[in-house]
Amino acid sequence: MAKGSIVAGCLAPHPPHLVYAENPPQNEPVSEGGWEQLRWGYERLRESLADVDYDVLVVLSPHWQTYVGTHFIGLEKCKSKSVDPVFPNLFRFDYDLNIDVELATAIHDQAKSDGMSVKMMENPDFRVDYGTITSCQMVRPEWDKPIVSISSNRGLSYYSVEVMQEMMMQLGRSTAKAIEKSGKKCVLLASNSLSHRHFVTETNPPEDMSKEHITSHAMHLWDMRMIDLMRSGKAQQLIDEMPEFCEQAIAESDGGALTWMIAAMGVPDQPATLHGYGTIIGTGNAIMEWPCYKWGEN
Ligand code: 2X7
Ligand code: FE2
Repeated sequence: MAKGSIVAGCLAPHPPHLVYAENPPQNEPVSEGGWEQLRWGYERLRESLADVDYDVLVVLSPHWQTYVGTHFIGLEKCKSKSVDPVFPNLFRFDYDLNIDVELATAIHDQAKSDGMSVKMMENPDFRVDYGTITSCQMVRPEWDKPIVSISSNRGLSYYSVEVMQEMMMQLGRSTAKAIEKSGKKCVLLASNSLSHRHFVTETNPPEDMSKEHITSHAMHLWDMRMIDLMRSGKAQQLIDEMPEFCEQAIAESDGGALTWMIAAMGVPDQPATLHGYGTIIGTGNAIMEWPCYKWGEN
C-alpha cells in the first residue's frame, strides 16, 4: 500500500455568519448576504483544492470542547440539527455527514500509543458542533468526502497555553503518523478565528456590513503579524509566539487547532497562501492554505 499523506492544511475559520450569509438549503435562517471578503476567500480556497486528489477532511474544532483528553467521533453516520448556542438566529443547520471511523480510530490508537489521553465518542445522540460543520461546509459544500472530527482538549483551562501546545504538537505528530500508515490522502482543517475579541451586541440586520470592523487596532496588528508569519513560512516562530498571541488577542487558536495542524505538517518552512481575511462581529479571520502536495515526495 502506498503511504498516506497530508495533501493540504487549511486554516478554516467557522463563524456561523458565513453559513448564514451563503444561504445553503440546510440552514434555516435566511440572509441578504454579507462578509463577502471572507466568502470570496473560501471560494478561492475551494478553487485551489478543486484539482487536488484527497479522500478525507480531518477537522479539529474549538467548539467541541473536552476536558479529559482528546475525543474522536466514532459513528459512521451523524444526522441531526446543529444550533449555535450564541447565534441561534443565524445557524440552525440540518447536517447529514459521513465519518471515516477507520481513520479516526487509527489516529486515536496512534495517539494512545504515543502516551496521550484519547477517547472514541460513540454516543448516537451526539450533536456535531457548529465549528466543525461550518468549516467543512465552507471548504466542501458538496459533503461528498467523509470527515474525521477531533475535539478540542481544553488543556489551557487546567494548565496554560504552553501545556496545551505541547499536547497539540504531540497530537499533530500522532495524526501525521496515522495518516501515513493509513494510505489515505487527507486535507487538514484547523477550524478557528485569529483574534477573538468580539462585540457584545448584534446589528440589525446582522449582515449590515457598514458596522463590521475589527474591535481594536491592537487586534488588527496581532492578526497581521500572524498572517505575515504564515505567509513567510515561519511556522516555528508562530508556535513560539502562540502563548502571547492567545493571551493578548484572546485568540481562538487557544483551542489547539492551528498548533495541531502545523505539527502534523511537520512545522513547515514553506509559505502558506492567504485566500482571504475579514472580520466577523469584530473578530479576525484568515483563510490560509499550506499546499503540501506541491512540496515534493507526498
Ligand atoms: O465561533 C465564532 C467565532 N469564532 C467568531 C465570531 C463569531 C461567532 O462565532
Ligand atoms: Fe469560534
